[in-house]
Amino acid sequence: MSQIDLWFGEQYGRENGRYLNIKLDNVLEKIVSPFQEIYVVNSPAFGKVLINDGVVMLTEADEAGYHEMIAHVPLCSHPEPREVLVIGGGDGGTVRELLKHPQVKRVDICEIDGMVIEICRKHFPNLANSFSHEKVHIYLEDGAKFLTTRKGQYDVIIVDSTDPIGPGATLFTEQFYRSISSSLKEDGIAVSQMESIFWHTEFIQNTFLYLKKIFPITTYYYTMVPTYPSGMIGFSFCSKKYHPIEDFIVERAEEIPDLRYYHSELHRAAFQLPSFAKNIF
Ligand code: SPD
Repeated sequence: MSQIDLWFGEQYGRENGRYLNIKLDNVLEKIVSPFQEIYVVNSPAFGKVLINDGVVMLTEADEAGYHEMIAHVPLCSHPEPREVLVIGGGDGGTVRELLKHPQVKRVDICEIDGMVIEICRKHFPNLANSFSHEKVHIYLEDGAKFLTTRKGQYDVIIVDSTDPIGPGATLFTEQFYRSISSSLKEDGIAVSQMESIFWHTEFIQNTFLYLKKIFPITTYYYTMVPTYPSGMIGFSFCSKKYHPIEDFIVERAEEIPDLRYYHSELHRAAFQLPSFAKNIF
């Protein structure tokens, strides 16, 4: 009997001669939404994997490194993070982490693709059950349009997006970050998925050129995610007032329950970049 080995590798980056492969066991579900092709697959090394338009969104094995860092770093840098908005994040992992902070009174999530939420409720309840919490309000809308209706409303905005290709590209423009700034309160913080310093150096550099024009405090921190291209991913930290190290609320970080990745020393360490990347920002 012949055996077929199934392997998946992301196309994005392949033209530059780099290609991460993940062995797959079986496809649990495939749907084509009005926005993208969504797969949930089993992999022997990483458990269930969510893949949107050929890009790994998360795996059960290493999602904590991403979701804990995108949520807790801004939440532990703001003294009163009451109103929080997540743009993207339809799997629920970021919302799950935000709800660990009792200071948070309301989480709005603006996800363009309701089918991502549906498929994650079914296959990733550990993440997507967070959507059932009474503090959470779901808006199935385009993030850029949504922001135009929300001025000066949020303490923290988190952009938990896919890569800056296809429909995700609008979430990486100067105009979008100007809208983010308008939707934040006067001491607000915005954190966004900002690719890999190893593979997307020029893209990050160009993005920070305009981020610096919009926000008084801008910096970059990173986390380790073995199944993302280059094994790591970074975040832009943009703030109108609070600095992620100088205003870090250590006691709050030490009270967060059920952590697999984030802790107070790592909060500080995540901003320490390798020599080659220090001058990018
Ligand atoms: N290159 C992968 C970028 C994906 C980042 N967002 C993932 C969504 C997880 N909530």
